[in-house]
Amino acid sequence: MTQEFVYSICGMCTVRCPIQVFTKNGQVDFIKGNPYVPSMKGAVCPRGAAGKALINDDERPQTPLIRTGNRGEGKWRKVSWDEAFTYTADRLNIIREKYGDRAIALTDRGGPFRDIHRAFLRGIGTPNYCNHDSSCARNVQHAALSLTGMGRKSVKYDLKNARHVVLQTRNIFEAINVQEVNDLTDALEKGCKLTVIDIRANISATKASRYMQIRPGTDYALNLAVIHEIIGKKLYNKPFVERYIEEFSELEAFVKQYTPQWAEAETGIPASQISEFAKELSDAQPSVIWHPGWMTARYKDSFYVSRTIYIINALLGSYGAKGGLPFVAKPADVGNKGLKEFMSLYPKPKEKRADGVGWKYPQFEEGPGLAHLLFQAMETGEPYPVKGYIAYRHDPLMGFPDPDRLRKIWDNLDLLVSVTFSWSDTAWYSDVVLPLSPYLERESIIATKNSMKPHFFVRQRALAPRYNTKADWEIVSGLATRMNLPELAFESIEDVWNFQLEGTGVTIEDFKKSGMAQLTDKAVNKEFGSFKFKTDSGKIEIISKKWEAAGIESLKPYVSPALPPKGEFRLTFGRCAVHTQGHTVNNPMLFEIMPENVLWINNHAAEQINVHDGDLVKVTKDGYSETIRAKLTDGIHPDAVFVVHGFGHKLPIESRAFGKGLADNAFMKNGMDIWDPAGGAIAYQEHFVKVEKVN
Ligand SMILES: Nc1nc2c(c(=O)[nH]1)N[C@H]1C(S)=C(S)[C@@H](COP(=O)(O)OP(=O)(O)OC[C@H]3O[C@@H](n4cnc5c(=O)[nH]c(N)nc54)[C@H](O)[C@@H]3O)O[C@H]1N2
Ligand SMILES: Nc1nc2c(c(=O)[nH]1)N[C@H]1C(S)=C(S)[C@@H](COP(=O)(O)OP(=O)(O)OC[C@H]3O[C@@H](n4cnc5c(=O)[nH]c(N)nc54)[C@H](O)[C@@H]3O)O[C@H]1N2
Ligand code: SF4
Ligand SMILES: [Mo]
Repeated sequence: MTQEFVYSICGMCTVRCPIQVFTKNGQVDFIKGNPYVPSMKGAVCPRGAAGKALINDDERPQTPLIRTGNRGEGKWRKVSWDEAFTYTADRLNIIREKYGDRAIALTDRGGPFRDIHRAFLRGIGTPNYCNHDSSCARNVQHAALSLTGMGRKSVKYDLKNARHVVLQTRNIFEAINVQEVNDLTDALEKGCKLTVIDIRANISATKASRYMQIRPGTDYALNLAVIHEIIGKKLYNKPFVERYIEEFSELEAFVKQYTPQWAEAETGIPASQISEFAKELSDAQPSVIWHPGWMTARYKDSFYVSRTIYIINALLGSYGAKGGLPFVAKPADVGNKGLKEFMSLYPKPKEKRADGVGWKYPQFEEGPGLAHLLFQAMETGEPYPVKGYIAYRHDPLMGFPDPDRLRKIWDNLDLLVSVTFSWSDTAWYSDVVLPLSPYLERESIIATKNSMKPHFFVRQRALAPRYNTKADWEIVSGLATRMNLPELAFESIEDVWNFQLEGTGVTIEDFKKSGMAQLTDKAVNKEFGSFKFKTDSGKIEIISKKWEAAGIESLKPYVSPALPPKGEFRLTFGRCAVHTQGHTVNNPMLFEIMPENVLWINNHAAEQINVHDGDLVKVTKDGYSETIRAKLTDGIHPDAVFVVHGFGHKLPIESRAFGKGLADNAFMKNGMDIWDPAGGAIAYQEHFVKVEKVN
C-alpha cells in the first residue's frame, strides 16, 4: 500500500503544533511539522513523535464505562455508546430538575476547540464553564488585561528578530513550543542575547549569555529594581513612554525605594549585575522580549511579576516592534468574517457563576472562570449547589493541589463524568468514562489562529479509531440528541465544518492544500502611533481602574516571601522535554526515555541533611510522605527542592507509570485556598517540605 498523509494538529500538549502525518497500511508511519509553517522547520518535539505510541497503547480507555463499585475502586461495566449517552443525559436532566440548570458544570483544558463544549453548557442554561487556567497562566492573562485591556495572546513573541530575550520562570528549551524553540535558536545564532532568571540552571540557562539564579519567590523585587534603573537612569524609550504610558510619574515615584542594592539583599543577585542588565536591555530596545511567563501559578504575588514584566517591555518600546511584541490580527482586521460560533446558538445564561467571577470578583475575566473556586462551591454548596460535573480533557486530581480534599469535594456530586483519551486519576474516580479518540484518530472543529496573517486551521484524522472511542463533536452530539438540544446534534464532521464556515467565504476544499485556510497574503503590522490599547485612554494604564475598584493595588509594595523553616525546603516544580504534564508517563515510548522523576537538591543543603546523590529520600508534609531518588547539584537554589511534575501515578491499570516517582500536588494541603487574589491563579509554590534520607 502506498504512503498517504494528512495535515493535522498535534495533541500531545496544549501548544497544538501544525503537523503532517504519514500513514502506511493503516498505521501511523511518521509525524513531522507542517511544511507550510516555516517556523516548524519540519520538526516535532519528542512528545509529538510519540503520538504513534499513544495510538498503539492498549492501556487507555477503549470503550464507554459506567462505574459499578465505589468511586475510585476501579470496577466498571463496559457499555455501548448509546447506553453511556442515555445514562449521562438522564442523570444530568434529573440534576437540572432537582437543583436547576446551574447545578451542571464542565471544566476543560481551554484552547481553540472549546467553542462546542461551551455551547453545550449554554444550551443547558448553566454559566458554569471553567478552563484549567487557574492552574496555569491566569496571572499572566490578568496582568496583561489590567494594563492594556487586551489578553496575553493579543501580542506575539517575535523571537526570530529579537536582540535580547529574557526568560524569567520560563524554560523555552524544555517547556517546549516547537516554533518558539526554532525561532529563538535562529535569533541566538544571529547574536541575540539570552538572559535566564531561574531558581535552577535548566537547559535554557545552559544556552544563556547571562544566568541569574534567584531566591525562590523574589522575582517581583528584581523586576522593581530593574524598573528603578530603567527610569532612574533614563534608559527607557522616550517616544513610546510619552505616547503610550499613563501614570508614568506614579510608577517613577513608586520604584524610587527599590534600588538594586535593596534587591540584592532580597534576591541574591548582585546589584552591579542588575544595573548592567538594565543597561544591556536598553541597548537592544525596542527588539527586546521579556517573556511574561506561562506556568506562573506559583506565588501569591505572581500577578505582579507578570505585570512588571509587561511594564518593562513597554518602557523599552517593544510593544508593536519588530523583534519585540507585535500585535496579532483577527479575521475582522483583514476584512474577513470570523467562524460562526456554536455559542451563538444560545443566549448567555443570566445566572451568576458559582465561582464568583464577574460578580464577587468583578476584575476577573468571566469566560474561563476560576476552576478552584468552582470546586470550592461544590464543597460548600455556596452560592448554590453544583451537583453534575464533566471533566472534559481535564485531570484536576493531578493538576490541582490537595487531591484528597478534591475527592471529598466530589463526593458531594450526584454525577461525575470524564471525557479523556488516557487514564487519569480523575477518570478513575468518575461515574462515567467517555473515551475520546486520541488526536490522530479524531477530527476537531475548525479553529482560528490570530496572528500577523490570521487563518483558520483544522485537525484531520489520520486513522479510523482503533477502539470504541469517539471525537469531541460526536460526544457533544450524542449528549445533545438526548437532552433536547437538536442544534448541536450533527450527523457528520462536514456538517460541523460547514456550519462554522457559513458566511466566511472559505470552504472545506480550501483546507486541502495545507490544513489551513489563509485569510490574507499580506502580514498585518500595527506600528507605532497607529495602534491603540483597549483601555479608556487607549494607552497602557499603570493604575488599573478595574482592579483598584475591587480593592487591589496597581502598584503593590513588595512583601518578602517566607524562608523555609529549618530543615525544610520550598517545593518547586516544572517541565521536562519528554513528558506532558501528567498524561504521558505511561506512554510506552516516553516512559522508556524517562520513567520517573528525581528530587533536585542543592549540594551544600544536601550535605547538611546527610543526603548523597542517588539516595532514596522521604519527602514529608503534614504527615503525608512519598519517596524519591535525590539528584544533587550546584544548579539549584539551596532554599528549594525541584521535581518534574506529572509523576507518582497510582492507578493499577497503568502498568508502566504505576508507583514511579513523586506527585508534587499531594504535598499541597489546602492549596486550593492559597491563591493570588490579584491574578486569580493558585499559588502552588507556597508549600515547604521536609526531606530525609531513607535508611
Ligand atoms: N503541582 C503541579 N500542578 C500543576 C502543574 C505543575 O507543574 N505542578 N502544572 C499546571 C499546568 S501548567 C497545567 S497546564 C495543568 C495541566 O493539567 P490538565 O489541565 O489537567 O491537563 P493535561 O494533564 O494535559 O490533560 C488532562 C487530561 O486530558 C486528557 N486529554 C484528552 N484529550 C486530550 C488532548 O487532545 N490533548 C491533551 N493534552 N490532553 C487530552 C489527557 O489524557 C489527560 O488525562 O496542570 C497544572 N497543575
Ligand atoms: N515538554 C513539555 N513542554 C510543555 C509542557 C509540558 O508538559 N512538557 N506543558 C506546556 C504547558 S501547559 C505550559 S503551562 C508550559 C510551561 O512553560 P514554563 O512556564 O516555561 O515551564 P515550567 O517548567 O513549569 O517553569 C519554568 C521555569 O520556572 C522555574 N521556576 C520555578 N520557581 C521559580 C521562581 O520562583 N522564580 C523563577 N525565576 N523561576 C522559577 C523552574 O525552575 C522552570 O525552569 O509548557 C508547555 N510546554
Ligand atoms: S510542542 Fe510537541 S507535543 Fe506540543 S503540540 Fe508541538 S509537537 Fe506536539
Ligand atoms: Mo500549562
